[in-house]
Amino acid sequence: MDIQKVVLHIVQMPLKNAFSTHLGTVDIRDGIIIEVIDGNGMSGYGEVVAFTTPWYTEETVKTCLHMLEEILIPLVFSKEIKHPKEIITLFNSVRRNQMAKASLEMAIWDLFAKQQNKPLWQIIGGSRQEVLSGAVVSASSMELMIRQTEDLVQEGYTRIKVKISPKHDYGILQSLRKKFPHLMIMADANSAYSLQDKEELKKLDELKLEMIEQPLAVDDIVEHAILQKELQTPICLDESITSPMEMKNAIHLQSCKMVNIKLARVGGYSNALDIYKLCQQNNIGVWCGGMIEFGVSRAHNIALATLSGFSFPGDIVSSTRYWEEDIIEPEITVKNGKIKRINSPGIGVTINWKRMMEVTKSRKEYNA
Ligand code: OSB
Ligand code: MG
Repeated sequence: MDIQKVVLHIVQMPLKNAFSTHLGTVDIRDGIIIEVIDGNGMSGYGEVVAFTTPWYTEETVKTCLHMLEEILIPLVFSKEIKHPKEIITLFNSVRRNQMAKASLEMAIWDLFAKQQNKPLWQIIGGSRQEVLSGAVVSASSMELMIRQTEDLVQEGYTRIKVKISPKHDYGILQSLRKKFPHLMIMADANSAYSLQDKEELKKLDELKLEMIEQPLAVDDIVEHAILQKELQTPICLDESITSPMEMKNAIHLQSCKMVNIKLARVGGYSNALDIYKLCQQNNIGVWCGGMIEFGVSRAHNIALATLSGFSFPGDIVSSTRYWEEDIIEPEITVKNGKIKRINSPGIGVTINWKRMMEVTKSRKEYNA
């Protein structure tokens, strides 16, 4: 593939609206845009979607920067790469650090697709013309929450997701269900519960939620299985699934009926595609998760969600929902709850360099 140079663009951009879970609030988004450049000057792009603190997974922007510059970029330069599928083997000697690995691997997939002059969705075997989009509702009062949902339904969204915790669950969800009897509503707990909360979680069954995402701890693969046996509501694993092996464990134990696949959390495309295959073979529903990300990662998500099995709306929303101005052109737009796949080569979007300059804190360059 003739990878000659890697550039890390360290960026920071304020979110239009703060994003909150029971674990904390993100109002300024930090990240790294990875640019991989070949001998012809062609660029592929990836993105570090870790946060400044390790609330979602153990990685942070700084741990990713360390892994990239000290370990992963030198590994990529150490060997002639013919196909991005080889990257996962190349990274075998590095334990975990999935988000750091994913960011570089994604950039290499984008570059590879551009070198072939083909859209990335086609290279990975996608087929959907449009990907299905859902939105996260979060507001300080029930009234605002209902108004936000009304607006989203007006815009054509067919699925909403609400962040819950033991202090804020049944009441909110019941009010939404009353107001929107036919809307697809789901809840995401980001590990706010333990098995002792079983009875409270069982009470949610009557609200006919599409699923409850990651109710228990990241490593509670066994207790998720115990819980799923007692719940009618499907459990969807998020944080727990970071590799194909963990997916196999969840399948053996029947810990979930759904999985949200995030390229970053699972270490990139190779693992994401393997997890996807396992889910297809074992009747586990899949959809594309989100990371309140910049446009580069958002465009990668759209490529992934063109796979036929991504039949449930993902957390992929318009750029404008989070940003005053995104760093890509054209920006991502949702119409009638759907996003058209992008047919230009690679991820199909280009960098809006004017905007990129405004949000870049520093830039680091590495040569082969
Ligand atoms: O748990 O799914 C999650 C955002 C950041 C980190 C973790 C999660 C989320 C979301 C998706 O809920 C929000 C989005 O990107 O639209
Ligand atoms: Mg989640």
